[in-house]
Amino acid sequence: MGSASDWDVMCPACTTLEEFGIPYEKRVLSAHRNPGPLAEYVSSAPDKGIEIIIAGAGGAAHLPGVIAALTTLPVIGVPVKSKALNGLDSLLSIVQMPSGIPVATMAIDGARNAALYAVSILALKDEILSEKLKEFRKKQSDKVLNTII
Ligand code: RP5
Repeated sequence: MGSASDWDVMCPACTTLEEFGIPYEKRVLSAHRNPGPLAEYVSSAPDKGIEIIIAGAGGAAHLPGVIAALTTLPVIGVPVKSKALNGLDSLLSIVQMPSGIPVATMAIDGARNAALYAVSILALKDEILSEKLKEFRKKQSDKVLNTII
């Protein structure tokens, strides 16, 4: 995430990955305040076994796009709701990537879906994870069907 102030929004990504037993690491690195360390972190990510990067940032939210420019790993962007513009600035900063450097952009504050999207990617080559994801979807579906109002 771009700032420690993004943590409340990004925390559900971590708890969701934990639900699925997926190891992760979390870092605060700003595209604007720490461009050098960010580049170092991203370039060393594959050597550490990192397969997907979820990047959350708000305002002039260049973090996911800059990360995508620095790696061929899949990058999932989470626009963090900003005080001034309610996250519309964050969303537009992340979603309109130029052709050739994609970022999978989630909804504003959509950190849980970012993790679930990462699970879907990882499940492509992991049968056990794929079954867990199907079970998760079934429980979610059943919950809706069993709702009594
Ligand atoms: C972005 O600026 C961060 O991702 C955060 O959402 C926003 C504000 O950062 P702080 O000023 O709270 O550190 O880089």
